Amino acid sequence: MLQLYFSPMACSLASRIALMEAGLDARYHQVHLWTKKLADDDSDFRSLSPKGAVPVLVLDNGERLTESAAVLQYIADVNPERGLAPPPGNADRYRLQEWLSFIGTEIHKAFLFPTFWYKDDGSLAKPRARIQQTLSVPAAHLTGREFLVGNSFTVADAHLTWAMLLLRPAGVDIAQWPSLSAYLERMQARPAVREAIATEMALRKTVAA
Ligand SMILES: N[C@@H](CCC(=O)N[C@@H](CS)C(=O)NCC(=O)O)C(=O)O
Repeated sequence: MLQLYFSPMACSLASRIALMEAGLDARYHQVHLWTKKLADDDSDFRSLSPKGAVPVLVLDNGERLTESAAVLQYIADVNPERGLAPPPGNADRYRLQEWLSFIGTEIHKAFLFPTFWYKDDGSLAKPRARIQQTLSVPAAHLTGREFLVGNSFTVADAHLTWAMLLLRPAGVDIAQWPSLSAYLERMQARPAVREAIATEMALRKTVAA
């Protein structure tokens, strides 16, 4: 059985959503990101994954996979019938990777990560200004479209849903982009997404990006 190392409402939420949308059973292990300890037994998370970051997906052969873009595509490919990623070689697979990369770098690392992890001594002013321009890209793309890639839910939507959820606590009101607020509402109406969020909100003590 697949195993996911996660922290409540961190970017690993996208992997939980993907597992649930894929209809895959998994074992979930909570990580305390500040102390790098596992909730299971207080052991050192870094000895499992030197990056010290979630998500980590442990595969059936015991290998460990990190990086949301890789983990999400792996989950999608375990159960291809669910259509959570276009098949390898399909032109839309590159569109999927394009979005996963944009969300992971331009939204997550350029904005959400510093906002939640660094003390705001004024140095966050530039990322704060830049995120407005960054978010206008998915806002324009999603005008008149239901999903990021093709005509159905993919793991790119799982990733963007997570990022959208954290924008409000990060001080960004997505109501200024009606296509993004409508998108988030649509995504949150999906049973798997709703259940994944409810599970993690119940576990959450701190929000970490
Ligand atoms: N590039 C990684 C970033 C993962 C990441 O930054 N995860 C955060 C939670 S959202 C984390 O575990 N941070 C703890 C740390 O960096 O010490 C990915 O896309 O998966």
